[in-house]
Amino acid sequence: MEKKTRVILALDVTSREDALRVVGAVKDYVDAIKLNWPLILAVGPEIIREMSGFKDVICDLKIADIPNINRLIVEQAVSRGASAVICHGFTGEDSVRACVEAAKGQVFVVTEMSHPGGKQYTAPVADRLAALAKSVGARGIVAPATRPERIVALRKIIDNLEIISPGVGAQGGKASDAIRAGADYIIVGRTIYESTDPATAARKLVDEVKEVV
Ligand code: BMP
Repeated sequence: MEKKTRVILALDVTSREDALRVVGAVKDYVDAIKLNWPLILAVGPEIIREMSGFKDVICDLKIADIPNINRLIVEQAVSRGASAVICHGFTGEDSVRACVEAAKGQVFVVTEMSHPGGKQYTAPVADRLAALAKSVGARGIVAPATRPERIVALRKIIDNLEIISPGVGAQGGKASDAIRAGADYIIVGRTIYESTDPATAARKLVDEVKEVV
């Protein structure tokens, strides 16, 4: 995955036409495309391969099952061109390890989630989830741009693992705050794909990030 703009596009649109329109407009401003269930369910899993022709694809299936099923899910995503996957950590070490093995390390583990409800159940165990990501050899963690102070704290636990950080824009977080706190990349969806001018919206984020790196 490139580390040029430090922006990951969360492509949560629900048609192939919208996906191609948005990616066509912003591909020079993003380092990777994150695909989640809405687009994959709407269009079909072959969208993973199609989008991987533009940029590295992170498959955000929030994988959260027993090790055997986790492995099967990751194999399906990787065989369609995913460069990395996102899994939950609360399923335990064996389940996360199954993802890491199947994705050859290219796994990001969700820690504290960015939305208000993320404080309820994920926040109290986020430090342990980050430590788990580190101990099983994951590539990195997902940590909230809505709470930059948590990025700072989680960074201390994972050392040099990568942090990808959602919650910028529509959820209230600021790109520059997240990067300054220690995120390697910001993840941005609605602020870009709901804009009437996605390219300008993405370029503004890139400029904001550049000012702090
Ligand atoms: P948006 O910028 O539109 O709020 O989208 C955020 C994206 O990041 C969504 O794809 C969502 O699934 C993801 N995400 C999140 O918002 N918070 C988390 O804690 C973890 C996520 O993966």
